[in-house]
Amino acid sequence: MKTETSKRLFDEALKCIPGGVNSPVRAMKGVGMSHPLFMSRARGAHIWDADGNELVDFVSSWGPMILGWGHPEVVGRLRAQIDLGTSFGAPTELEVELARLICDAVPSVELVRMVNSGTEATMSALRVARGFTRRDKVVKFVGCYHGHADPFLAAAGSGVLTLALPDSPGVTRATTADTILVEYNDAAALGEVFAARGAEIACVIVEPVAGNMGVVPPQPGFLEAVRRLCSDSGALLIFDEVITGFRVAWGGAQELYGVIPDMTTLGKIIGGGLPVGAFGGRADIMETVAPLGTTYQAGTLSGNPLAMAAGSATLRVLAEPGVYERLEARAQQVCQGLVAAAVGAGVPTTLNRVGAMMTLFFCEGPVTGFADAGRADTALYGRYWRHMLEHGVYLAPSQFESAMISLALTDADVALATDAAASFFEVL
Ligand code: HOZ
Repeated sequence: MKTETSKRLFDEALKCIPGGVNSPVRAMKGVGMSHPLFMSRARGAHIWDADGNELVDFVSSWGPMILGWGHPEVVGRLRAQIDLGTSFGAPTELEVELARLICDAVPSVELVRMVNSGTEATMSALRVARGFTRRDKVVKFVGCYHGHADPFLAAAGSGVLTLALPDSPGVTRATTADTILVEYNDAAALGEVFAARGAEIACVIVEPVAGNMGVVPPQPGFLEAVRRLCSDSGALLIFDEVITGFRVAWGGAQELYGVIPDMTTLGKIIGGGLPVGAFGGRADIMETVAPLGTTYQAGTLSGNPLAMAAGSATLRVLAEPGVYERLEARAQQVCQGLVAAAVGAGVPTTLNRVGAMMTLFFCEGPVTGFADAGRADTALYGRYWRHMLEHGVYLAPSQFESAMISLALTDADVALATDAAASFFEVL
């Protein structure tokens, strides 16, 4: 596969962008690439790189493109909005439309505030939780990733894990002193933390399905135990559904598992491919946000009309009858293809999937947390990734991210990916 143009663009990028990329995992170092692929266009479930290579896409821009690219409803609303104006810094009907859709869909959300990224959503939710409870401590789980705000950059997943980075310079000890770490899926350990310091804990933040150490589902009873411990001590429970929101079910993981948090953070799908984030929750909590309350939060581009238009259009398509059934069937089909190939070859693999997000770990299962994910053979994943790419399949360039299934995938796309995987495992 020719990638000269990507290589040339990367050399140019290195002269003006740190590491040549605007987000670390895009460097593709985690899969042994000397340079990333630069993308130029996409349609449906296919993406073309700058050298013209056509790839079947299982990244979906890390989650937002659940409908695939160029969906007529989304494109139509965006085109119309460009003519009307791209930013007003004032309220619009569009943001009310998206807020209403979210409040109707996500069980915990009575009021919601729009922001511009998942990072902004989680850092704002944390401030609100601290303001509401008048407590300082936040509990986060090892290997969960909640964006790159300082208090969450402790034992984080995603790019931090992919590149095996230490806790980031620039994050002061004082900032993370209020962050308590607990192993994911370890309700007993969380119980001990609450027994020792429950009165100091403002909130527990959790990815209800972890998606940034590869996909790691909650063990039966884990989310329920977290809910109970929070309720008993007066701490707020925040579900970070930036990835899982509108992906694992219409109402997110909270609907799927029937565990309702106090607050929820969202992003990705709710922007339909434009920059967006949101945090919301119980009305009595969200009413503490300025201007109703005194907890400050603001943003010039918050509720940006383009993102609101693309997000509303995307959610309206997802709300159509049968959509999540189709998504589930497609995800099952992808799983079967990939797993059958690996199992036939006797390669130790574990496939974790919840709805339209999945990770194939190259290790014996079960993978229930950070330590298990760390056992995966990342060098083998790198070989697999490069083989799939050579055969026209674009997977997440890291063992510790999630494949994102989109509604635009066709039977032919899945057959191509299945054949590509089979040819990899055959020659192993
Ligand atoms: N943190 C994102 C995946 N979980 C990666 C975002 C990006 O590099 O674009």
